[in-house]
Amino acid sequence: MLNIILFGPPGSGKGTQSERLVLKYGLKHLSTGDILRSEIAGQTPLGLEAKKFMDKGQLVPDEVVIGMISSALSKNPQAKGFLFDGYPRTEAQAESLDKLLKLKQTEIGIVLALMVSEEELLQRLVNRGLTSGRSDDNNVDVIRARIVEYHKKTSPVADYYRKFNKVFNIPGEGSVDEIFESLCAKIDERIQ
Ligand code: B4P
Repeated sequence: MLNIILFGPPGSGKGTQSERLVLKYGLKHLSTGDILRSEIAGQTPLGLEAKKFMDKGQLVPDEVVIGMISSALSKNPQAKGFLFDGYPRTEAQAESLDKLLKLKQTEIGIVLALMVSEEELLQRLVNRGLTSGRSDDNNVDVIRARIVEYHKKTSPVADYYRKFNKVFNIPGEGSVDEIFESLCAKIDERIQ
């Protein structure tokens, strides 16, 4: 089974590259951001609770997202592998993901970390906010809060996987095609 984590700060291109990677490698795409937004659109109790955090640029509590991923994994027993996009975002999420995958007798094969400067992140998210309708993209203070939250809680997740030699930094600036090629080259090297 091929299990990939696409890692990086908000606006680093995770969602953009994930769409292409799942097609090329036949993986099941699991984006906690997408799942949360669909819960918000459906006005479910989980979505309404999550929205309070997302609108402030904060991470949604671990117990909520861990439960979501656990149920997504059990709903896809036939998957050839998973692409985790925006998950895990805390060390507690990473440890729980490792346990869930172990139960399926598999593990994370590679963590690809997209490297993008802070000015570029801000610019991309402000631009996306002009058309996305996402409440967390249309306010610069909320975008900055997401980046702060990333440095505080999410970047330690890369250190967690570095202990297992699974992390590869990939330049995340340039054209979408160029970045996709760099990601594929690293995956292909790893799965040979
Ligand atoms: P996400 O949905 O994961 O959103 P994101 O971090 O903004 O990244 P996204 O994947 O959407 O953007 P991308 O970089 O592709 O999370 C949203 C919120 O949900 C979080 O803030 C948090 O509150 C909550 N959440 C989600 N998962 C959670 C978890 N596990 N635990 C707790 N809370 C969680 O794209 C950004 C823009 O850049 C796009 O407009 C794109 O077109 C553009 N772009 C991409 N590549 C480019 C390139 N090469 N050049 C120029 N522009 C590019």
